[in-house]
Amino acid sequence: MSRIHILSNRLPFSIEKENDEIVLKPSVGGLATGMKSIYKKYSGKWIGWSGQETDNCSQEEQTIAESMLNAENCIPVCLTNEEINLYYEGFSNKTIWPLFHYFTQFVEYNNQTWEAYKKVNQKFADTALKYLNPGDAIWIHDYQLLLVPEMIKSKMSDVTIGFFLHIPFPSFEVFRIIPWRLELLHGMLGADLIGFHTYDYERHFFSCIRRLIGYDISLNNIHTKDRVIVVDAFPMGIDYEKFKQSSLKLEMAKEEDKSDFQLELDKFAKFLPDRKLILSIDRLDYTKGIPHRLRAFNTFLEKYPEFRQKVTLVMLAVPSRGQVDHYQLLKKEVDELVGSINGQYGDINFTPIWYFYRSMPFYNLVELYRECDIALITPVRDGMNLVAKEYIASRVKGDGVIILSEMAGVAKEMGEAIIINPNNEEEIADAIFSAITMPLKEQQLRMKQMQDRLQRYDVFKWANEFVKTLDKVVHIQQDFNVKRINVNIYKSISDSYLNSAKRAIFLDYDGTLTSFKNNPDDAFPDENLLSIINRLVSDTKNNVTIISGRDRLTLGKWFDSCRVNLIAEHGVWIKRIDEEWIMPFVVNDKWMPNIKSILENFVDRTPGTFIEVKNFSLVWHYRKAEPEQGDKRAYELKDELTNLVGNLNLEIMEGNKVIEVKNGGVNKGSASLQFLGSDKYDFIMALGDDWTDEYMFRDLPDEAVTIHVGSKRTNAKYKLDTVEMVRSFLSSLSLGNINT
Ligand code: GDG
Repeated sequence: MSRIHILSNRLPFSIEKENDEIVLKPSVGGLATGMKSIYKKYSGKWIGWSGQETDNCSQEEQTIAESMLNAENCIPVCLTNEEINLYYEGFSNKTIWPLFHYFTQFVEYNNQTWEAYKKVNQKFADTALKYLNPGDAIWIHDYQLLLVPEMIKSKMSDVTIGFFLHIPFPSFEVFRIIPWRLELLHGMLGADLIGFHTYDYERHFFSCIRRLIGYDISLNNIHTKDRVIVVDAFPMGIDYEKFKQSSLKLEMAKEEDKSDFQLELDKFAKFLPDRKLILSIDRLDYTKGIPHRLRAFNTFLEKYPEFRQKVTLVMLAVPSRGQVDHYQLLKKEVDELVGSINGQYGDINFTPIWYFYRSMPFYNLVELYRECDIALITPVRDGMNLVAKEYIASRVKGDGVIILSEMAGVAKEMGEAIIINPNNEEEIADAIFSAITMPLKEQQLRMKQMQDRLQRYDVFKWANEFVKTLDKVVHIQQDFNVKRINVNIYKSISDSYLNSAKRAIFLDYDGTLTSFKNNPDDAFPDENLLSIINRLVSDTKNNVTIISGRDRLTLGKWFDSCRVNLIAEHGVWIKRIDEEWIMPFVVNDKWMPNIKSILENFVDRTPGTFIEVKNFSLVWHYRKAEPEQGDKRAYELKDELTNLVGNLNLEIMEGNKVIEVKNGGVNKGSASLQFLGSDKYDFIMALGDDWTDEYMFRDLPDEAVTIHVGSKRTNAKYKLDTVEMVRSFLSSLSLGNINT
């Protein structure tokens, strides 16, 4: 992979003024550390906002800041005070943030902030576009920049785009609420690789894509009209060694090297050696479940009075978004709860909660991680939660217990923690009791497993895994593009076509010559299609066959006016021009009543589905079903049928939102070969879009021109993206156009 650039709301440096001098302050967060390793290794730029509002500083200051940032390969996106207000504090933090964290009651729907979000996203995209070269890759981060992938892709399709969302992706029922849902999804779909922390977020995203846009999804791939997009879960790690080494250093520290904070902690431990400390660290945000946690601690003190005077909650709440009403109310609530618990259970020798409303330097943070016996991490929603991982990495003695909310992404990786529901205060209180009374051996056993895992999958591994997958996506897309019919491929197909004397052309119908309709009966051939086919068959060198899964009556009726051969029901019936329908293979229909009753059961249980009865096959259609239920039932049905079909010599065929049960050995491959017989053709071509057409692509002679319609994996030699492209391809061919 050539250069990789990073794009995020904030640069890894902020601009500050010290004694009237502009200085760069590096950011110490995990993301900055992980991404620095990437953009430096791959000679890229990091593009983002520096924290400087352009209307609050002079042009000269901006120029100085820019050149200092440029020296670090960072490119600032300049934003005004108003832009920050509307795009960042507005749409990002008052609309997307609450929505994606399931706080729908806090979501603001404001056209002005939405317009600003679009405008500023465009500003980020335009800045990036100035630095991107064809073949480069760019890794875009987080919810402030959801529209940027598409804004870049639409201008430079040959740039590979990765996107990672650091917060949860909500379920369809929540996501659907937002008026700009389609714009946001299409924005993200500009990326070639989309990453989430957990599989749950990934599947919510898939569900929204399926229901709101309707793209097909197979395994981890979304098939748009002209591209394959890969989606996967990459749980973010931390700079494990940094925490471990800092903690080890503190372990060895001499008295005179210790911080004042550590000396205070040491004093406390000396006087009250049996006192247990419980740690709580978050930004003061409503998603973090701080009031719930405080109430649960209250319940604990109430329910387990023997631990009063023996357990202290150390609560660090980092000020955040203080201008916003919800945050001010939260601060008030937290202050009151802390006051009330300390008032009720505290005395001269005991303060149940040590409350710090500020941020602390890194070394104090590690001191807290080291000193606290238990980490109580109970967000009501959290994309990942790195504090949990940092606590584990800092426990160099191997003891300590972590209580973790099941609503945090990190819970998926930490089965050894005590997992709780953050809304169940009683459960949290009991978890605190279990943590305090957990034997040391068990603590060590659990801690060791978590440490081994986190050490292996740290932030560098996380970043490298994402980049590795981005590279793989490039190859998947290259493979896709190689097969796609371009001018040169078209010319070579057209040359063989024009130079041939006898041609067999097999055309699948639904999804190839015409688009899918909700009601299959509505997909009859339109005038334009009939004229394309008539032009093709008017050339006496052409022997054109419509080869379809449809029943023979429908095909016979629809193509009555065309001089084409027909193959119906995937090869059960063949009708040559001017001849009657024949059945080239021995098939029977005795199995049909049994299988039909199974299908009926699925129809009853799955609204929107129905059965199509053909002469020798049965089809269960689920295009109109609720998408996820349809896929799930299709899976169940295949499972149920698989046990039966072997004995009955039947075959299950999975088409586009259909499952068909039919006699074994009869398919489009065997039928097309049967049709060719011993006749000599010097040009054979087959076009089709789904799984049932793959039999043709596989079985036809090697020299056949086989074309898959769509973006799926295929045995065909070539690909065309859409039905419209098929039509124009066939028109050009029949008109003898050399270039199309
Ligand atoms: C997003 C998602 C996801 C906290 N207080 C102090 C301090 N911290 C540091 C911690 C930790 C970080 O801040 C907070 O980590 P989170 O995981 O909560 O992440 P966020 O940056 O808030 O947010 C979150 C994350 O992205 C990564 O994808 O996990 O779910 O919301 O590193 O150590 N650091 C210092 N002093 C403090 O007082 N020095």
